[in-house]
Amino acid sequence: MQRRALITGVTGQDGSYLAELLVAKGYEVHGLRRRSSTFGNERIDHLVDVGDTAVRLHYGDLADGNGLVRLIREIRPHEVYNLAAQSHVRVSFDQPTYTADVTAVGTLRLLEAIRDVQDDTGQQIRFYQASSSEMFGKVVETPQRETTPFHPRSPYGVAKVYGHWITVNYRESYDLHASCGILFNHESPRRGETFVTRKITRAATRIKVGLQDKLHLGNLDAKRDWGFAGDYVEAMWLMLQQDTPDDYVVSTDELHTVSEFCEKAFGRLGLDYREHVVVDPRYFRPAEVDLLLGDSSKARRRLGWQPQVSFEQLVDMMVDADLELAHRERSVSRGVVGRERIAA
Ligand code: NAP
Ligand code: F7E
Repeated sequence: MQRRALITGVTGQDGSYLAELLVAKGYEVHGLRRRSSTFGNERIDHLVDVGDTAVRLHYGDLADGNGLVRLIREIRPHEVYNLAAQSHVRVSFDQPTYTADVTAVGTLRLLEAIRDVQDDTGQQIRFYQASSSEMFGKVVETPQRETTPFHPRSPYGVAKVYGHWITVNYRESYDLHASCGILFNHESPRRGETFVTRKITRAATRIKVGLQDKLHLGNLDAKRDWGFAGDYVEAMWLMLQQDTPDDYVVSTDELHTVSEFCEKAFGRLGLDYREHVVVDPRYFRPAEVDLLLGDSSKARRRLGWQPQVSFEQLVDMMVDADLELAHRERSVSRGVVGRERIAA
């Protein structure tokens, strides 16, 4: 029997890689998308409107619980992947209430919809929650594992802690097959342009082709465990194929600083980042997460998962893709040197 999956956040970075993976595995894939005044489907254009293997898109919003119930009743998915969120940490300080509503309570709305439909139909619906290493925040041990206590440092991190615990609570209370992937930072050429890695690769390549001169960044000393998004969606799928639901850290178990990322990205283009990067307090956060380093041994042991793309390969992949984009951008319009893109 063909399996049906519903992905919330299908238009985002991870949603697009997961949709590709599930289509390749023969799933009937449905995606929840928000209505906006523009299409916003760029990351999944190649998967929609392409006949039988198309991803079917449905309008919906994690803020609208009734719509979620209706949609799940209509699709009757075997698996639901909750990837939708206000996912930007810096923005969550500016929009804390909205972040709580979507990222925290949105998870509860979706779980309630699943519980209702599962109770009515008797069909099991497996659930994946996109938990985050941001929940560890001001870390109490390094590396961080599934048992490490949470100390979130942003409204986003706090919202993710709620989403995590409400998922665990529904698993324990209602016997839902619900699993949380505690994913450390993962990037790709499809990463949103205001996250630091993509901001760096976009700027470095625009500088290389003469479209920009400076890159304004915040804390260059922050340390992160950066992996490739394409590897991480495989772990999400593996979690839902297990007989028993559980929570797993997914990470590369390697640490790098923001300045190291700059050095590698600019270096690939024959540039010295110190000549272009300006530290700008506008990009400091009210409370910072200094270091995140995962211990993914449980996922490696139980799921048989391991990352395929190294840090160096990830940087090169992102720089190469953005260099092509910068060349296209330059040929479309002669940009103004020194102009910077709006970034958070
Ligand atoms: P992303 O690129 O920012 O994508 C977020 C998705 O959520 C987009 O499709 C967005 O739609 C959608 N969305 C936002 N608000 C919504 C709402 N109210 N209702 C319905 N959909 C909404 O994020 P990502 O990097 O793919 O991450 C996927 C998930 O993993 C997120 O939950 C994120 O918090 C979590 N996470 C990410 C990382 C990471 O390093 N990437 C690490 C740990 C956890 P639009 O396209 O319309 O904006
Ligand atoms: O920042 C520093 C910044 O915004 C990484 C999300 O996917 O991963 C992501 O959250 C670090 C921070 O990611 C700039 O202060 C310096 O220390 O790329 P980021 P994040 O905050 O780690 C987690 C796991 C998630 O779950 C989130 O959804 O880089 N940094 N200068 C900067 N960051 C940004 N954005 N912009 C700067 O100019």
